[in-house]
Amino acid sequence: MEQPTYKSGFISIIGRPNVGKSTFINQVVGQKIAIMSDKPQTTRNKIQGVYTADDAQMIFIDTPGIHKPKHKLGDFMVKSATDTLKEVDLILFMVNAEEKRGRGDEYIIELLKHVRTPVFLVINKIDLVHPDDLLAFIEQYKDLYPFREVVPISALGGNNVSRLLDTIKAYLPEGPQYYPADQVTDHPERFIISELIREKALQLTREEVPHSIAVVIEKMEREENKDVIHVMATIVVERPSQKGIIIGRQGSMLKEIGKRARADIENLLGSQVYLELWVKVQKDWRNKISQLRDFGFRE
Ligand code: GDP
Ligand code: MG
Ligand code: K
Repeated sequence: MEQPTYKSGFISIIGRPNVGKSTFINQVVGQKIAIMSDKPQTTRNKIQGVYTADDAQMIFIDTPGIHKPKHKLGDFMVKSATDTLKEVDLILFMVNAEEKRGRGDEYIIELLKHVRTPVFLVINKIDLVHPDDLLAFIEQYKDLYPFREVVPISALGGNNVSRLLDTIKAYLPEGPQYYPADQVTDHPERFIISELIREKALQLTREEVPHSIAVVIEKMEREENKDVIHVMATIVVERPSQKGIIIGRQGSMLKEIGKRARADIENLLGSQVYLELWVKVQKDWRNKISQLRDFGFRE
């Protein structure tokens, strides 16, 4: 008998906050996802979960920069988001069956119109609505975009989730098992976060601090039992005078940098963030290649 083909692919899950994206990933991966790893960052997208079966592997990724249309996003983030959507094999656009279509949904649909990747409309939280209301709900969306599939689920209860996985599999190309079966998540947006912090520091200090400052993400982990991500970062400068400027009078500058960076990081991660910032003087760090690697710079 012929060997069945192995299928694999990358799947972006997008949708407004609280529609149930994380719940869905947890349901699929079958365990609470712990943010992990001190691996160097090589891609800009966070792997939220990897589902490995005998005949398929699905890598679910987050799409930074797509959560909050009200927030003014940099070109970098919008471009990054659309680039990602072009590169993945499938997009799951998740909506909440209980909520009317909103500006956030329309913003996402606009982005979707710029990509050719197949898109499913995943209607989550069907446990909260009467089945008769589902058709009217779908009506709001069906003329806006040619969704390949419309799949109602309850991510929390697991209702219809296995059917969704089967449907996803049908759309995936033949491909390798990219990740070991026991790997469920990765955390590659450290680089973007360090850049966001660096950007705020430079904006607020204008000419006083050179562009050569670096930001090292020391730690990034989800606080136990909370939907808060703890980010600890160090701003590395070359001279004590620069350290003074970054910290500011009674810490006021550092506080402002933190406040602005945190808003962007929360937007990026779609989660609450507790940001802890430190400042360190380190002479000539630019000349030390090994340190550059530590700082997350890539060749
Ligand atoms: P995210 O912001 O899109 O990642 O949304 P979350 O996964 O954090 O879910 C937001 C809230 O919706 C949480 O309180 C979940 O428990 C709840 N939720 C998610 N999926 C379902 C579902 O299928 N049914 C119900 N009743 N609640 C759900
Ligand atoms: Mg979430
Ligand atoms: K979210």
